[in-house]
Amino acid sequence: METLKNILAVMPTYNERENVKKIIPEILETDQRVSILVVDDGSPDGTGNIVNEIKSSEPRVHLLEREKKLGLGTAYVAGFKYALEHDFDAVIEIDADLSHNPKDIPRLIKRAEDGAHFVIGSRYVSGVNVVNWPLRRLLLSYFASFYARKVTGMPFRDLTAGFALIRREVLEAINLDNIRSNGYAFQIEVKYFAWKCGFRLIECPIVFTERVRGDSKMNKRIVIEAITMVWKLRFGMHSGLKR
Ligand SMILES: Nc1nc2c(ncn2[C@@H]2O[C@H](COP(=O)(O)OP(=O)(O)OP(=O)(O)O)[C@@H](O)[C@H]2O)c(=O)[nH]1
Ligand SMILES: [Mg+2]
Repeated sequence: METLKNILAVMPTYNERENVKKIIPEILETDQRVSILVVDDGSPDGTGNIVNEIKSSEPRVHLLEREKKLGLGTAYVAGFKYALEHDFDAVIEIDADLSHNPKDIPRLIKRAEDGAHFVIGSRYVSGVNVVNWPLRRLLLSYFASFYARKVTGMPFRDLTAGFALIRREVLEAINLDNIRSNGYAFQIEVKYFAWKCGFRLIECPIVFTERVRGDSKMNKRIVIEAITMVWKLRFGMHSGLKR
């Protein structure tokens, strides 16, 4: 499988001003081939202004500003389209809240170059690698993956993972305009379409740490969306495939 020459880390943000200052340099220093696209939804805390400042002295940082909070799923779709238009050979999905450690990026790249189309940064592939999550939250996440695995048949442990490396071929094969879900459901959906297309997905163990700064955007709607989405996927009521 081809080596990766230029990779775009797509990072959706909503009110992450303290976190972006810290995570952007950390991502850039992991590998020269990695650029960053921050997709900010008009964060009232001024996250966009901070990214603009960083961007002025760092050519590997890009910013897509949307007017209002339009959801995580559509932010990623916009980022994926940007990556295709600008000839990147892969994207990395990463949260801005430092739950995902940029130091794991070189391992994701290595696994892709060893022969994977889609590398899932997985919390549950070797035990449970989650730091500082309340038990309730951990159970919800663990159960969500179990449930999605049973309903969809995808043989992976962490189906709601939001840390991943996805090769360009996968993004080209998926009909990005058919992806509409927002929260965890988006993560399940993208993995499902990649898996259905016959791409090679693998899980690479990572440690997930609860955010220290800023507020969570998780809510009940996101959970309900995921519960119904997996059934739609299973019964083919929802197709994101081009072929
Ligand atoms: N652009 C954009 N980014 C979002 C939106 N919702 C969440 N995000 C970002 O997506 C990433 C993940 O969101 P989180 O709030 O951390 O969601 P979570 O990881 O499920 O929940 P916590 O870690 O408990 O906060 C963060 O970088 C958020 O800023 C949105 O509507 N638009
Ligand atoms: Mg988070």
